[in-house]
Amino acid sequence: WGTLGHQTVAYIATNFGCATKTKFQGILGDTSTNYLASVATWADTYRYSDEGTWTAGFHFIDANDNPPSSCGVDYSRDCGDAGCVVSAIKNYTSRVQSTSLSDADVTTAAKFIIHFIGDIHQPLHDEGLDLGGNTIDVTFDGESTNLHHIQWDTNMPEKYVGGYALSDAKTFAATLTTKIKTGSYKSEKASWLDGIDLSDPVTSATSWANDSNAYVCSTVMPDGISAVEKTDLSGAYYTKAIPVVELQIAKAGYRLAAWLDLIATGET
Ligand code: DCM
Ligand code: DCM
Ligand code: DCM
Ligand code: ZN
Ligand code: ZN
Repeated sequence: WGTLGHQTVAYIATNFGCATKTKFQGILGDTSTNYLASVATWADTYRYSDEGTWTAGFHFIDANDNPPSSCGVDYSRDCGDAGCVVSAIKNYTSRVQSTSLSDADVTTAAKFIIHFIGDIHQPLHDEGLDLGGNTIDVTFDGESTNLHHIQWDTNMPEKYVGGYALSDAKTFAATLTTKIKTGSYKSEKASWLDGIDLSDPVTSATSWANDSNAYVCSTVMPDGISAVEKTDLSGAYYTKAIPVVELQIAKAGYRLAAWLDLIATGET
């Protein structure tokens, strides 16, 4: 996701976290209501800095599946020795709970978790084909772009919301929070936490990755690459994709709140 997606995920988590607030306001040294949103894009800034290039592979997992006929993430097949978003969630979940690391390292770990639980919910961050869609050229409202980087990360959410300021994220998060509490997601939200287990981050995060990756077959490229390549996706494609963008951002925020709460209460 771009700025808007990550900050919206963070604000949704802020609206649901219980034990999270005191614990993570302390770790992050910020008692404002923006304590999660303010750090939600730090991991992207870091990975593009010279000292942070080693973390670039932690933002995704390249499923070696075969969309659109067959989708699926397999941790042992797909993560790789250098690590992926699933192993990163495991590593930083362990580090944020450490009593021996420095305060600075615990803070860094928290910032990574807040970002990576967002990224794992973007379907193309759980897909290996064409580098997660980065080499599939498309246009959007006439602008040249690619299926991954702008299309799913930023263009579609920004067109829907109408901007990407912090205030846009806060408003979008309020809308999605209402959908989760009393609206169309109310009856399904409990199922979003099925199997969540702080003592088994790989199983928990792989199930989120699989959930997200399934949309590669159903929504991102249901008729294969040739049906999207070199076409403009701001019309019917966008209309079909937006409910999935909303759903995945809502799930990411709700699961982030649950994960941080488990960390805050030390429950395994
Ligand atoms: N950004 C975004 N969507 C855009 C343009 C920029 O999410 N359409 C993000 C990328 C950077 C930040 O906003 O993190 C500032 O972008 P820039 O200074 O490149 O405009
Ligand atoms: N870091 C981390 N996990 C690691 C290694 C480093 O969270 N396995 C964090 C600690 C530092 C930051 O990344 O705050 C940069 O690390 P370094 O200075 O070791 O490159
Ligand atoms: N990305 C991905 N899968 C890959 C490579 C990259 O999901 N195999 C993501 C990470 C960024 C975007 O695509 O969100 C662009 O990555 P980069 O800037 O590293 O090209
Ligand atoms: Zn991306
Ligand atoms: Zn990222």
